[in-house]
Amino acid sequence: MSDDHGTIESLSSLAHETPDTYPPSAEFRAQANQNNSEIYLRAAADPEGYWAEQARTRLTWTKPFTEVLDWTNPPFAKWFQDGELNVAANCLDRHVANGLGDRVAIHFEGEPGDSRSITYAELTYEVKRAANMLTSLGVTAGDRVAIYMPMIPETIISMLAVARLGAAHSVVFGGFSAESLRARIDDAEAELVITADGGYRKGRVSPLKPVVDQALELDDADGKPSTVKHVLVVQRGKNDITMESGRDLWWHEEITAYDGEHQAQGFPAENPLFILYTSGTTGRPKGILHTSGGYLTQVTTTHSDVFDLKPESDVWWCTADVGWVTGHSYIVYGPLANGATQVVYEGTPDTPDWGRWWEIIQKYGVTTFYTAPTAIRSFMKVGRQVPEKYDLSSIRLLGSVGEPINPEAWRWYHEVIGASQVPIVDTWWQTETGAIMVAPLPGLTSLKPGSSQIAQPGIAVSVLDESGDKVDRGQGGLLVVERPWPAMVRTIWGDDQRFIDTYWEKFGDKYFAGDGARLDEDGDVWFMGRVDDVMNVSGHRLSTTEIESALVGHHAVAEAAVVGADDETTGQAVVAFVILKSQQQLLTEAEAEAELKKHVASHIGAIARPRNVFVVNELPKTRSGKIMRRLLKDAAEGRTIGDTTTLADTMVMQTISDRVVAER
Ligand code: 6R9
Repeated sequence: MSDDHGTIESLSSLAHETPDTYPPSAEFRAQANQNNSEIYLRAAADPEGYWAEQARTRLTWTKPFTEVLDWTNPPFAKWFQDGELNVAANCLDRHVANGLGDRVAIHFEGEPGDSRSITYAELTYEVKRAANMLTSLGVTAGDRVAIYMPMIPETIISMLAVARLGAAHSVVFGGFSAESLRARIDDAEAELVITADGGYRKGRVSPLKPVVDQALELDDADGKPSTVKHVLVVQRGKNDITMESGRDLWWHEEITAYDGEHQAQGFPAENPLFILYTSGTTGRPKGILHTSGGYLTQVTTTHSDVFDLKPESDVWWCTADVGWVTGHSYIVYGPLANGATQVVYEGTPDTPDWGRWWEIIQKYGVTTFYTAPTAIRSFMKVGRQVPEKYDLSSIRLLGSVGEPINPEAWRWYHEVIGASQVPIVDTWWQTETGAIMVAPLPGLTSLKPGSSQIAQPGIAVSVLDESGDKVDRGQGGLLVVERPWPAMVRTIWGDDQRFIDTYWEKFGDKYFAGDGARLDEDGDVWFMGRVDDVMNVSGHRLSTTEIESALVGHHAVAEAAVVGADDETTGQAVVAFVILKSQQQLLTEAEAEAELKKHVASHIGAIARPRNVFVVNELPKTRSGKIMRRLLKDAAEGRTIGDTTTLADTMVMQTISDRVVAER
């Protein structure tokens, strides 16, 4: 059950320091893609006209649209709906046709040190062959294909091949468990899974195909077999796997039968492009549905304007995994539709040592770099002496995404990685928004460390109080998006009602993002974290409820409550409080803790592994039986426990906080 944490009162009272500001340098401004602030006014005066212009000038349509936005049936928006385009051809063929075939699309860097550079012509060829291969496996427009892969070029090739056919992909992050993968395959009724034998992580091969096997062996809720007919396996890790004959196929064996001829067909702008599952406030992940024309318009526009992209000279690097929305929008679709050259790195930042990322930047002359605060804080801990060993002078712009960036991390990033001079764009957006919504434009905005500042041209956001009124400057409240935007989520796959309930119930036709935010005296937006039961661990969304369900699914656990507690490195960390069943009291606390951490990791995925599991005798509950997670969060973060007067048993928190203190 949900509780009362994250109230507006607690947001309004949050103090924040008066920021120093960093105006764009004259040189940066002079060369910036957007350096005339008129754009904000022009777009605000006619948002639909603004987006139509972006769609027409940035994309290639096989059939031009005449209608921009259909909002006659809110909250179900349709953008450019009578237009047709092929998303993959926008990312590939048109660049080749424009004479850019020899430009490098991807500099791939494998974790063990193997590397290859793939030009737009080569990538186009590979995607066409893959599209032919998928066609012969029965994939057609409207189908769903699950992709469970490491960060290798074939992952991007697979996504684009699926898109080329007008089918939708559902990329499942390679760190998710068999159970999570299976739930996503079932929900989307995917008939094909594309995977790899394994990928490299932290210096060893992390197996993937065995997880797919396990997922397909699980019975689903009503005991039915999965919808999967084929599993296509890319060879990467060379780890031992078993291939089920008739079902499993090696990519490298199959692909040889197909050539590089494939005529891309146009599909309607509202044709589904992908489903991406994200944690919600209840246990079941939500399948966020994105479609083609509007999504591609906004990712292309924002990738160009927020990151000031110069496709002919920039080397872009977004360190996200393609299993997250950041990878979809700012590794695959935005950069490729813009004809950018980018780095794709397979592994972790600390393999073989903490110099790896900086070495890659030096090697490829990365100019524009996009990462998450959690990574920056890890590097801060290791120390500036590591990046200082490398030549980072190619960098001209830095970006941040995934969670609020604390001013201290911002300044370190600016000083150590950005030589105290390059702009940092802090970009706020969500799986649901599809593309960047609130962020500075680096040629126009005077930057404030810790704030995402200002809505993108053509986007209108507000901060509202609980009753739906706009808050004054200097106040906090809930962030909403005022009008439909091109890359917005179209629905939750298979569950229109949940889509309505989750985002549109609270403020009518305004989109409720689930984030707290504060307006400063200049009207700039400061994000304050989630106001619901969603945690943000290393920039990844996790649901408290989902982890609680996993915990109570363990035979030893009677009750569980999970909170996201502040963590120096990961932003938030999962902290669990459990009551063991009475016959399990023989288990030592250390045993229970180790066992339950493992249990959560194997049920949901390693990212959900709790940092702490506290065995307690009672949980703090209101008289109506709601668990007061806010109080548990106070204890987990070492604060004085807040107001306990609504608790049924006011002593229980004392016992719990003593227990937490003993552990520290
Ligand atoms: C792109 C992405 C979305 C949630 C979002 C918010 C948090 C993301 C942020 C940020 C403050 C930023 N978030 N970027 N908070 N400043 N620059 O991360 O999507 O995984 O769906 O997470 O992440 O809380 O609601 P997603």
